[in-house]
Amino acid sequence: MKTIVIVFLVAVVCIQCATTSKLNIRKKRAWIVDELSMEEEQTGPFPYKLGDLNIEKKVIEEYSIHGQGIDQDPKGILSINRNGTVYVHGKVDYEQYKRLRINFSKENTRFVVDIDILDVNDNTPVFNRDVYERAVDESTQQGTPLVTVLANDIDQSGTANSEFTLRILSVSPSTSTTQFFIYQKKGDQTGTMFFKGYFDYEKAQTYTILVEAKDHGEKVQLSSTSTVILNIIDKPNYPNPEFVEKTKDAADPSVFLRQVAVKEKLETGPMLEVDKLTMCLSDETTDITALNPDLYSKPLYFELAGDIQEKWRLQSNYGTSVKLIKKSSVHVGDHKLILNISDSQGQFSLQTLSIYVCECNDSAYCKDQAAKPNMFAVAAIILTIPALLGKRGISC
Ligand SMILES: [Ca+2]
Ligand SMILES: [Ca+2]
Ligand SMILES: [Ca+2]
Ligand SMILES: [Ca+2]
Repeated sequence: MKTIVIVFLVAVVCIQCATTSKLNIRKKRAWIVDELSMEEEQTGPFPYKLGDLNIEKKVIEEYSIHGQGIDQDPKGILSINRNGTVYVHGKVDYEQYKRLRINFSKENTRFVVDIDILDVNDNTPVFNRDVYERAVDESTQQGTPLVTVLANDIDQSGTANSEFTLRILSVSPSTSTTQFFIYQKKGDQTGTMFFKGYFDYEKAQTYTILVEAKDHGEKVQLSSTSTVILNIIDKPNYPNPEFVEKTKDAADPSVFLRQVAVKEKLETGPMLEVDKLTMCLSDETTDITALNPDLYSKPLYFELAGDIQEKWRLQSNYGTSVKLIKKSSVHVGDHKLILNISDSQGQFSLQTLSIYVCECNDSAYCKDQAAKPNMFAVAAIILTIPALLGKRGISC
C-alpha cells in the first residue's frame, strides 16, 4: 500500500508539471490518499489513538500539515506524529462537522486525508411549536384533518437517528364520543390529526392532546412532546339525537383510518415539481416550482416551516415558482427544508425539499445527485386534470 502511495504522489507531482491550464484544474481538486473515521461526542479519556495513516514517514516529515482539527476549527482536536499515527485530543460534533480535512503540502504538491465523523443519536426530535391551538366547529365531520404538527431531528438525515414516530400520549378530557388519531407517512416529519366519532360541546368545550415525537435511535431513543389544544365552537341543534344514534354504528377504526388515508390522497394540495436539488456552495439562489392540482386556483403561497436556523429564506412568497436564498452559514452536505405551499382556495401541503450542497470540485458526484422530477406530483396532476375538467364541465 505504501508503495502505491509513493507512486501515486510521484504521479501527482508529474501531473503538476503539465500545462498551466491543467495545473489550474488540478489545483481545485483534492487528492484523497487516506480516510479514517471517528464517532462524534466521544468523551475520552484523551488523547486516544485513532489509527495509522498509509503515508511514508519521509513524506510526513517533509510535508507541512494543516487543516481542520489541527490549526483550523475545530482546532487542537487531532495530531499526527512522525510515524503517521493520528491521535484524538477532544470531542467533535457531527452536527457541526461532517468531515475533517487535513492538508499535506510541499511546494506545488498537495494531498489530503479525510477524517469522517460518524453520527450518534444525541439530538431529540423537536416540534416547531410548543402548543398548536385551533378552533374547531362542533359539526366538523369525522375524517376531517384537524391540525398538522411538524417536528425536526438534526441527527444524520435518512438514518434511524433522525427518523421519528409521532403518537398521541394523552387526551383530556377523555370522551367516549370522540377518538383522536395521528397519521404520519413513513419517514415524514409531519403528522396530521384526525378524529373518529363526533364533537359535543356539552361534553367538552376544549380538548388538550399531548403529542410525542420519538426517534428510532438504536442504543437510545430520544423524545419530546407538544400540546394540541382544540377549542370546540358550539353549533345550535348539533349533535341531534338521530345523528348520535347513527354514529353508534360507525365503522371500526381500521376502516376509518383507511378512509382517512384515501381522503388525504384525494385532497392533495400543491406539490413541488422537483423535491431533490443540488447547489454549489458558491451558488446563492435556486428556483423552486410547485404544481397545483387545482388549475383554477393561482397563485400559490410558499412559506418555509420548521427550524431553518436563519440559513435559508425565500426572496418572495407568491407565484408558481419562487427563489430560495442560501445564506453563507450553510455548509456542504444534505439539507432538508419543509415548505408549506398553499393555494388561494386554502388547500395546502407540507412538502420536504432535499438539497445537497456540494463544493462542485467534484462535478461528477453532483451530477449523480442531479434533480429528478417529483413523479408522484406529476402523476397527481395528470390524474387530477380530467377530474377537474369533469367537475367544472357540469357547472357550465
Ligand atoms: Ca452532536
Ligand atoms: Ca435523534
Ligand atoms: Ca448526532
Ligand atoms: Ca351544540
